Amino acid sequence: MIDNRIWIAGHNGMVGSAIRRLLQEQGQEVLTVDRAELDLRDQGAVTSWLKANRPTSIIFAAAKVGGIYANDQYPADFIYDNLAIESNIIHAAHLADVDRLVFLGSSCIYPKFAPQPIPESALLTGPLEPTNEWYAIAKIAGIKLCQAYRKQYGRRYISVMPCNLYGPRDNYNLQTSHVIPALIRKFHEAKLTGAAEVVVWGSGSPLREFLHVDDLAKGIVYCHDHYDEYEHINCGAGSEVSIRELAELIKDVVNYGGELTFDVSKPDGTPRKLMDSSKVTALGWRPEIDLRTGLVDSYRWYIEHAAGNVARSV
Ligand code: GFB
Repeated sequence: MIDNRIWIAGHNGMVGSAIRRLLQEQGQEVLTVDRAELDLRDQGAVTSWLKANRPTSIIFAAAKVGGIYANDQYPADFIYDNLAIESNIIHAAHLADVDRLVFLGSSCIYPKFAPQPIPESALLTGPLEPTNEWYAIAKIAGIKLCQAYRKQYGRRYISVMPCNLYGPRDNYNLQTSHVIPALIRKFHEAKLTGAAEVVVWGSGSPLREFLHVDDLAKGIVYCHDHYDEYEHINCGAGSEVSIRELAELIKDVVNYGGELTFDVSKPDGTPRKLMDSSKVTALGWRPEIDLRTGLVDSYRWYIEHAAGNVARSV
């Protein structure tokens, strides 16, 4: 249980909505504000809103996010929006005397060739993966903001680093999505049209660690309740698959009978980013949803909520 004055920044996103579902199941009231009412990039508006609403806690799930292509194509949006949102919320939280904040980062903060599994101490020990360095730099700045307000003002602000995520309310736009929603959509549409093949970007060899967003939501609430240290904390699934294995699995879940082809003109991104999550598991959190079960759940959500809309927008 957290408390009943908790603001979920980014409550309509995949992560924020999972946290909202979890807290509401626990009987918590949550504070939310829609994008139309509050632009998180507007410093004055964020400061006024936080001073007027004064939550006791903030879960910071608001961010400009996207897959490998969007990160590479829109570097200015990814660095500017995220830096603005982070500095506005974290500074305004301090001004409004909010003492507890959980900031969410990403495993792409770590160097491209970090030791595997990646411990928290690998931060800032080497160059980043170029396709997402803009987003990564902004997320590193978010960690540093939390640390700075803790160091200077004693604020109990912490940072949690998730691995690659998927689940209900994912983004199914093929230009901006991550790999799991992209492949669910591609296989589903290929099944409907009877297409002979589905094109998977890159070589298929990169390894990725995928966590269902409902597991992450529990991890975030767990860290809110049980973790209060300067260093950020990893929160991952603890296992990895290659993109080829992932594509085969999604093909099976969707029940598509055609072939896979690999478009090597598209970037692979970082070769591997398995995090060492032993710190959070020692605290008592661990994931419960295996990848196949989570993919079945995601495909069901896609059919019920997104497939029709997506088909109309093609
Ligand atoms: O999920 P994804 O875009 O994120 O791509 P990253 C993961 C891998 O899947 C890459 C391959 O090797 C892609 O080339 N892939 C294969 C595809 N087919 C597809 C497809 O149809 N769509 C997409 N999107 N990928 C992002 C970062 O990196 O991960 C962000 O850019 C963030 O900053 C996020 O950290 C979690 O893992 O490569």
